[in-house]
Amino acid sequence: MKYIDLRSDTVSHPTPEMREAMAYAEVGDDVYGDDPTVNALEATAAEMFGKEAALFVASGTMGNLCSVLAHCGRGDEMILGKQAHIFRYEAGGAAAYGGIQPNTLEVERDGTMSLDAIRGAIRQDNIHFPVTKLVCLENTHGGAGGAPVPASYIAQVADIARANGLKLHIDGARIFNAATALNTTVDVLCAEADSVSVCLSKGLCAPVGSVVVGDREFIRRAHRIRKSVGGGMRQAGILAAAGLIALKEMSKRLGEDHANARALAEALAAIPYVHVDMEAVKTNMLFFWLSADAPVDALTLSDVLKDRYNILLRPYVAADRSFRVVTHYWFRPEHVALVANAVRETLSVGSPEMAGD
Ligand code: TLP
Repeated sequence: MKYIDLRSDTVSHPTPEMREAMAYAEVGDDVYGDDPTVNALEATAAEMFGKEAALFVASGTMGNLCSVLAHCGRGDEMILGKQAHIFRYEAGGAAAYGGIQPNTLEVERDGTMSLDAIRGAIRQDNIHFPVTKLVCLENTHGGAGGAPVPASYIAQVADIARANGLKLHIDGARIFNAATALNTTVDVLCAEADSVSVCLSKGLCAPVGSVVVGDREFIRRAHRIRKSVGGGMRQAGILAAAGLIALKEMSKRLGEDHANARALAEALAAIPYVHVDMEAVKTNMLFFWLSADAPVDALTLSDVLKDRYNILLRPYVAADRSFRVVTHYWFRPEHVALVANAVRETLSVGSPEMAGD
């Protein structure tokens, strides 16, 4: 990679092993169910998650969309976090294509929503109210700095959901990061969920794709919805070949990304004008912000890092000078010092204009 790219783990390229596997993947027409590599990926995902079945989809957004549409009908309500990816960053797909009404709750710093708030959000049977059908969790929770949400909490939410006839969906875009951080496995972590959407193309490095897991009946419905949103792919085994390596191999090494995130957080925290939320660094994300008296603003810092140092860091909220940094396979331990030095130099000299360039 030309740049040290910390904008997201979505930027991670496929590994050489993935490219090799993709080149030689056995393929067929997956709309006919004929692609052996897609079938192998789905069987592997179902087994790893301890669920009956799985479905390969084009993206995390499509995985969440197929899931919520499979659980809810038009006018039904889902309970989810105000900071949840499904609510904030999926172009309102659940509302646009499913007529599903979101009932949003505040997400705590640990990625959870209060159990009382969830109980309180469930609608009583009354002709005035929409029908609550679903609770969505996110794990790790991107809106809470990549916080891993433990199985004990998920089980409590599942109890509430079950007692009220609701389903529980997990946006598990980074569920392997959560399992790694919590020192557990994804089948344990997701045991109580009715469905999980899992990204292969973030920290796991596959170029494209996610898998959704759940019981056979749920996957049958999600499969039809996938077709209706244009997600029936043909020789998708080319992509699934990388996905298999993602699940089997890349899921085991995420601890390295977490260690690199921590090391980078510590190095950045030692730089004048930089504040890091160390407490929140639990997986492969870290957030930092520049103090008001910093010699450059967030956009200038990001421009200088790109132009002078080949480092890509995008402001999270430019107005409050904050950045989200996400580590991944292609961010190596030796990059920690390079990035920290570049930030330090830029903040001590200021912008190129200020330095007289
Ligand atoms: N997240 C992206 C951006 O959309 C913000 C990122 O860079 O983090 N669930 C979660 C928790 C996600 O973080 C994302 C992507 C998705 C779902 C959607 O995945 P894709 O991008 O494959 O549709």
